[in-house]
Amino acid sequence: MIKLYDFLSCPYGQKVRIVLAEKSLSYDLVTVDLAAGEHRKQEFLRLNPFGRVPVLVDDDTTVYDSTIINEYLEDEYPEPPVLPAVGASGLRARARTFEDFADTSFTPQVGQLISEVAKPEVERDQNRIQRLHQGVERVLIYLEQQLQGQQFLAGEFSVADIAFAPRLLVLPHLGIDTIGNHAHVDAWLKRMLERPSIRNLQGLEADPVATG
Ligand SMILES: N[C@@H](CCC(=O)N[C@@H](CS)C(=O)NCC(=O)O)C(=O)O
Repeated sequence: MIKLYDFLSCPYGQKVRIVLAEKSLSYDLVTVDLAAGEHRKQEFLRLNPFGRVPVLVDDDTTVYDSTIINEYLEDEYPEPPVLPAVGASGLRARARTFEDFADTSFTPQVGQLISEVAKPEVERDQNRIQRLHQGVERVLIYLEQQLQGQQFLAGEFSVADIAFAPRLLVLPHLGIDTIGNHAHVDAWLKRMLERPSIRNLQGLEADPVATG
């Protein structure tokens, strides 16, 4: 039986929950309350010494870090795939590059924006908010180019789309219009929401506790 230790608004946990749903894998969700500091308790640190969600336990295998968890799931439960086929090395590299860009650059940037916007109005750093908005806009422009003539970011639906979808779906809560001049991004987002794995995803709100 699979157990997922997670916090619903964590964008990295959301990546894993999308893959579990795509692969129709049932699992027990164990909520680790980040707001209450449960991720710093000994019993959780025994699963992940870095004290971060998500952590996946599959019988006697424990895996942490969303990218590594999703690669584990792809190896162990290959159908339907969430990475381009073995042999399509260029496309696999492209999917992983998008995933890495989302995880290390875009997701944290949106997280910083969520934290800043959550502050009482008098404490908000408007210059920082403006810089972060501009950063998000640059990514939207980039994705708009990359999605030209494409249904998905790297061939078929893959970890590339999965890594971007949760944080892009949070943007309207931050007053950022993803539609505007981004017709391809908008069409792609609609395509994402056609998938039950994304449409039914929990925790898609702008929660400053799990900023990622
Ligand atoms: N690279 C990790 C990042 C996981 C991560 O940063 N999780 C956040 C919640 S969204 C967390 O557990 N933060 C608690 C902390 O760092 O103390 C992954 O992809 O799983």
